[in-house]
Amino acid sequence: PRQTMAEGAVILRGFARPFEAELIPALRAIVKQSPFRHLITPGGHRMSVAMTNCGRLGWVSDPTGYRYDGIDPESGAPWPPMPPVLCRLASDAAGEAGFSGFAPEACLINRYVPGAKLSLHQDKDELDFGAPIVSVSLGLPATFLFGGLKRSDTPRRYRLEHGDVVVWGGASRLVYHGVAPLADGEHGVLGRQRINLTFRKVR
Ligand code: MD3
Ligand code: FE
Repeated sequence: PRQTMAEGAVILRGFARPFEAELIPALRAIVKQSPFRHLITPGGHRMSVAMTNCGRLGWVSDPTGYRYDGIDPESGAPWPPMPPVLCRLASDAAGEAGFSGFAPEACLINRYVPGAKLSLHQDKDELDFGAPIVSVSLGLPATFLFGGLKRSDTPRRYRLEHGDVVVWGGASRLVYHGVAPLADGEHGVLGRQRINLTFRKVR
Protein backbone atom coordinates (compact mmCIF):
# COMPACT_ATOMS: atom_id res chain seq x y z
CA PRO A 1 0.00 0.00 0.00
CA ARG A 2 1.83 2.99 -1.33
CA GLN A 3 0.36 6.46 -1.58
CA THR A 4 1.90 9.54 -3.16
CA MET A 5 1.35 12.79 -1.21
CA ALA A 6 3.14 14.97 -3.70
CA GLU A 7 6.01 14.76 -6.15
CA GLY A 8 8.79 13.04 -4.21
CA ALA A 9 6.72 12.23 -1.10
CA VAL A 10 5.58 8.63 -0.68
CA ILE A 11 3.66 7.04 2.21
CA LEU A 12 4.44 3.36 2.79
CA ARG A 13 1.55 2.26 5.01
CA GLY A 14 2.59 -0.25 7.68
CA PHE A 15 6.13 -0.60 6.30
CA ALA A 16 7.67 -0.59 9.82
CA ARG A 17 5.38 -3.32 11.19
CA PRO A 18 7.72 -6.25 10.41
CA PHE A 19 10.54 -4.40 12.24
CA GLU A 20 8.47 -3.59 15.33
CA ALA A 21 9.54 -6.44 17.62
CA GLU A 22 13.20 -5.42 17.26
CA LEU A 23 12.57 -1.70 16.92
CA ILE A 24 10.82 -0.98 20.20
CA PRO A 25 13.41 -2.59 22.52
CA ALA A 26 16.15 -0.77 20.56
CA LEU A 27 14.37 2.55 21.19
CA ARG A 28 14.02 1.82 24.90
CA ALA A 29 17.79 1.28 25.14
CA ILE A 30 18.51 4.58 23.34
CA VAL A 31 16.23 6.54 25.64
CA LYS A 32 17.94 5.06 28.72
CA GLN A 33 21.26 6.47 27.53
CA SER A 34 20.01 9.79 26.10
CA PRO A 35 16.57 10.54 27.62
CA PHE A 36 13.85 12.63 25.98
CA ARG A 37 14.09 16.34 26.75
CA HIS A 38 12.19 19.49 25.76
CA LEU A 39 14.49 21.72 23.73
CA ILE A 40 14.34 25.51 23.77
CA THR A 41 13.99 27.23 20.39
CA PRO A 42 16.24 30.18 19.44
CA GLY A 43 13.11 32.28 20.06
CA GLY A 44 13.10 31.14 23.71
CA HIS A 45 10.09 28.79 23.52
CA ARG A 46 10.09 25.33 25.09
CA MET A 47 9.01 22.78 22.48
CA SER A 48 5.95 20.67 23.39
CA VAL A 49 7.54 17.73 21.55
CA ALA A 50 10.30 15.99 23.56
CA MET A 51 13.37 14.87 21.60
CA THR A 52 16.44 12.70 21.61
CA ASN A 53 18.71 11.29 18.88
CA CYS A 54 20.82 8.35 17.88
CA GLY A 55 23.50 8.03 15.21
CA ARG A 56 26.70 9.96 14.52
CA LEU A 57 24.88 13.30 14.57
CA GLY A 58 21.89 14.59 16.51
CA TRP A 59 19.66 17.62 15.94
CA VAL A 60 19.67 20.12 18.78
CA SER A 61 18.13 23.50 19.42
CA ASP A 62 19.10 25.98 22.09
CA PRO A 63 18.91 29.75 22.52
CA THR A 64 21.94 30.14 20.19
CA GLY A 65 20.29 28.32 17.26
CA TYR A 66 19.66 24.96 15.58
CA ARG A 67 22.47 22.59 14.63
CA TYR A 68 23.58 18.99 14.20
CA ASP A 69 26.05 17.91 16.88
CA GLY A 70 27.89 14.63 17.58
CA ILE A 71 27.59 15.18 21.33
CA ASP A 72 24.46 15.02 23.47
CA PRO A 73 24.65 18.34 25.35
CA GLU A 74 22.83 16.81 28.37
CA SER A 75 25.23 13.90 28.88
CA GLY A 76 28.35 15.40 27.32
CA ALA A 77 28.86 12.04 25.54
CA PRO A 78 28.27 10.99 21.91
CA TRP A 79 24.65 10.13 21.01
CA PRO A 80 23.87 6.39 21.22
CA PRO A 81 24.91 4.63 18.01
CA MET A 82 22.19 3.87 15.46
CA PRO A 83 21.05 0.27 16.06
CA PRO A 84 21.34 -1.87 12.90
CA VAL A 85 17.56 -2.48 12.82
CA LEU A 86 16.88 1.27 12.55
CA CYS A 87 19.46 1.68 9.80
CA ARG A 88 18.02 -1.27 7.88
CA LEU A 89 14.44 0.00 8.20
CA ALA A 90 15.41 3.46 6.91
CA SER A 91 17.47 2.16 4.04
CA ASP A 92 14.86 -0.46 2.99
CA ALA A 93 12.11 2.20 3.01
CA ALA A 94 14.21 4.65 1.00
CA GLY A 95 14.97 1.87 -1.52
CA GLU A 96 11.26 1.09 -1.82
CA ALA A 97 10.68 4.75 -2.71
CA GLY A 98 13.43 4.79 -5.32
CA PHE A 99 16.39 6.05 -3.26
CA SER A 100 18.75 3.10 -3.09
CA GLY A 101 21.89 3.28 -0.93
CA PHE A 102 20.46 5.66 1.70
CA ALA A 103 22.82 5.63 4.71
CA PRO A 104 21.43 7.91 7.43
CA GLU A 105 23.85 9.75 9.72
CA ALA A 106 21.22 11.10 12.09
CA CYS A 107 18.01 9.80 13.63
CA LEU A 108 15.92 12.37 15.49
CA ILE A 109 13.40 10.76 17.84
CA ASN A 110 10.36 12.90 18.65
CA ARG A 111 7.88 12.09 21.41
CA TYR A 112 4.36 13.56 21.38
CA VAL A 113 2.00 13.25 24.32
CA PRO A 114 -1.66 14.35 23.94
CA GLY A 115 -1.73 18.07 23.12
CA ALA A 116 1.86 18.22 21.84
CA LYS A 117 2.30 19.66 18.34
CA LEU A 118 4.93 20.75 15.84
CA SER A 119 4.23 24.09 14.18
CA LEU A 120 4.62 24.51 10.43
CA HIS A 121 8.34 24.65 9.53
CA GLN A 122 10.88 23.79 6.83
CA ASP A 123 13.82 21.45 7.43
CA LYS A 124 16.88 23.21 6.11
CA ASP A 125 19.64 22.54 8.63
CA GLU A 126 21.00 19.76 6.39
CA LEU A 127 23.62 20.47 3.72
CA ASP A 128 22.65 17.58 1.45
CA PHE A 129 19.19 18.28 0.01
CA GLY A 130 19.71 15.54 -2.59
CA ALA A 131 19.29 12.81 0.03
CA PRO A 132 15.76 11.85 1.11
CA ILE A 133 14.37 12.04 4.65
CA VAL A 134 12.68 8.92 6.00
CA SER A 135 10.14 9.22 8.82
CA VAL A 136 8.58 6.41 10.87
CA SER A 137 5.40 6.87 12.94
CA LEU A 138 4.79 4.72 16.02
CA GLY A 139 2.11 4.71 18.73
CA LEU A 140 -0.92 7.05 18.66
CA PRO A 141 -2.09 8.34 15.26
CA ALA A 142 -1.32 11.93 14.27
CA THR A 143 -2.54 14.45 11.73
CA PHE A 144 0.38 15.44 9.57
CA LEU A 145 0.16 18.87 7.91
CA PHE A 146 1.66 19.08 4.46
CA GLY A 147 1.92 22.59 3.05
CA GLY A 148 3.77 24.14 0.16
CA LEU A 149 6.96 26.10 -0.43
CA LYS A 150 5.46 29.20 1.23
CA ARG A 151 4.41 29.28 4.87
CA SER A 152 1.08 30.78 3.79
CA ASP A 153 0.16 27.79 1.55
CA THR A 154 -2.83 26.02 3.15
CA PRO A 155 -1.65 22.57 4.32
CA ARG A 156 -3.35 19.31 3.40
CA ARG A 157 -3.91 16.86 6.26
CA TYR A 158 -2.81 13.21 6.35
CA ARG A 159 -3.40 10.74 9.12
CA LEU A 160 -0.22 8.84 10.03
CA GLU A 161 -0.60 5.66 12.05
CA HIS A 162 1.55 3.17 13.89
CA GLY A 163 3.98 1.57 11.43
CA ASP A 164 3.55 4.10 8.61
CA VAL A 165 6.74 5.27 6.91
CA VAL A 166 7.06 8.37 4.73
CA VAL A 167 9.94 9.02 2.35
CA TRP A 168 10.52 12.66 1.35
CA GLY A 169 12.84 13.50 -1.47
CA GLY A 170 13.31 15.76 -4.43
CA ALA A 171 10.68 18.42 -4.86
CA SER A 172 8.98 17.89 -1.48
CA ARG A 173 12.16 18.17 0.57
CA LEU A 174 11.68 21.89 1.31
CA VAL A 175 7.92 22.08 1.84
CA TYR A 176 6.43 23.49 5.03
CA HIS A 177 5.09 20.74 7.28
CA GLY A 178 3.98 20.15 10.85
CA VAL A 179 1.91 18.00 13.19
CA ALA A 180 -1.50 19.02 14.62
CA PRO A 181 -1.95 18.76 18.43
CA LEU A 182 -2.00 15.05 19.29
CA ALA A 183 -5.44 13.69 20.21
CA ASP A 184 -5.69 11.70 23.42
CA GLY A 185 -5.83 7.92 23.18
CA GLU A 186 -4.13 4.75 24.26
CA HIS A 187 -1.93 2.67 21.99
CA GLY A 188 -1.63 -1.07 22.66
CA VAL A 189 2.16 -1.11 22.61
CA LEU A 190 3.32 2.46 23.31
CA GLY A 191 0.53 3.78 25.56
CA ARG A 192 -0.41 7.47 25.58
CA GLN A 193 2.18 8.79 23.15
CA ARG A 194 3.34 9.01 19.57
CA ILE A 195 6.98 8.43 18.67
CA ASN A 196 8.34 9.65 15.35
CA LEU A 197 11.76 8.73 13.97
CA THR A 198 13.31 10.97 11.32
CA PHE A 199 16.35 9.65 9.47
CA ARG A 200 18.63 12.05 7.63
CA LYS A 201 21.84 12.46 5.81
CA VAL A 202 23.26 15.75 7.04
CA ARG A 203 26.53 16.50 5.23
C1 MD3 B 1 8.60 16.94 4.90
N1 MD3 B 1 8.84 15.77 12.31
O1 MD3 B 1 11.37 16.35 12.98
S1 MD3 B 1 7.97 13.61 10.21
C2 MD3 B 1 10.86 17.05 12.08
O2 MD3 B 1 6.03 13.75 12.85
C3 MD3 B 1 9.44 16.78 11.72
O3 MD3 B 1 7.63 14.35 14.18
C4 MD3 B 1 7.45 15.47 12.12
O4 MD3 B 1 8.91 17.49 10.94
C5 MD3 B 1 7.02 14.43 13.11
O5 MD3 B 1 11.45 17.93 11.46
C6 MD3 B 1 7.14 15.06 10.74
C7 MD3 B 1 7.80 13.86 8.54
C8 MD3 B 1 8.71 14.80 7.86
C9 MD3 B 1 10.02 14.97 8.24
C10 MD3 B 1 10.85 15.80 7.52
C11 MD3 B 1 10.37 16.47 6.40
C12 MD3 B 1 8.25 15.46 6.78
C13 MD3 B 1 9.05 16.29 6.03
C14 MD3 B 1 11.20 17.29 5.62
C15 MD3 B 1 10.72 17.89 4.49
C16 MD3 B 1 9.41 17.73 4.15
FE1 FE C 1 10.37 18.76 9.95
